[in-house]
Amino acid sequence: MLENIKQLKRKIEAKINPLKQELRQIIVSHSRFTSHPQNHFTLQGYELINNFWPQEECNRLISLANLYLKDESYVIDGNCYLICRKDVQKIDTKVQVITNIQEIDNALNQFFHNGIIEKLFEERIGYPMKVKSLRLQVDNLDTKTKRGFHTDGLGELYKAFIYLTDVDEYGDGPYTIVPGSHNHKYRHIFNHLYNRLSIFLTGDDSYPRGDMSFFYSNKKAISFFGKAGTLILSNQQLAHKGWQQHDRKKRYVLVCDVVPLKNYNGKPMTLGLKEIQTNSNHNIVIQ
Ligand SMILES: O=C(O)CCC(=O)C(=O)O
Ligand SMILES: [Fe+2]
Repeated sequence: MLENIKQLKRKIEAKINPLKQELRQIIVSHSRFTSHPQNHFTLQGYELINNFWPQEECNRLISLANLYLKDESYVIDGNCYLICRKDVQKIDTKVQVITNIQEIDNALNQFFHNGIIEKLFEERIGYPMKVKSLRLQVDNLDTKTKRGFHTDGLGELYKAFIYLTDVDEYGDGPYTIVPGSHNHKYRHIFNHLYNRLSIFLTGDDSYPRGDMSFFYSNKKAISFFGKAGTLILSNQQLAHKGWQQHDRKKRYVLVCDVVPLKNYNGKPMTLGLKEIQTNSNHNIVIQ
């Protein structure tokens, strides 16, 4: 009897402890946000900079991506690999991403190391940052499987998006965010508890953990339109998504993953790599 109770206690603890850890992570990143200096980026969670790159560089990267695109995920060279998301998950199935593209292109390798993106974030946030990876992303038309509002994981993570194609209309799939929502601690906690409960009840561990199913809608959101070369700095704890009705033009975008230097482990990004190498389908959600 006593043994049974102890066993039950251990089982409950095994469920509760990771949850406590996750809630702690949410609370810690929110307290860091409130300690940031106050400026447009830290208050709103985003900033848009026009004409960051010339059209020629955008065109060059589109050609580079086209050179390596295939209908199946594969390792291109070293740490650089193509993920066709349809191979590893059930949402965003029309997205193809070349991860660690800086490893196969000299100009992008220089851009990865030259500190320009880090400086933009550091000036706003006030502490050292590091670009972890460059990803060349192709969003093919999709009106059926696009992920809704979500945050990327739980920690402090930023992205710089550089549009390589013009995003003029909703049909071009603009990046879409709810301004200021990175500071919504209690709304994040509520959604996180809901997601955890769903995982627990359905037993489906692939349930997207960062989903923000409650409190957020298009009404409160803004979508970013801009010509090729437009840069968007973004806090990934914003409720965000790519526009759902992406039905007009394929979108190419360079995504720079940026983390606080103190969290950087010096290792290249490997998101989804294990899954494509072991051919284990439909069990993850790549941010
Ligand atoms: O496709 C988009 O605009 C958003 C993609 C996204 O959610 C992300 O990069 O974290
Ligand atoms: Fe995301």
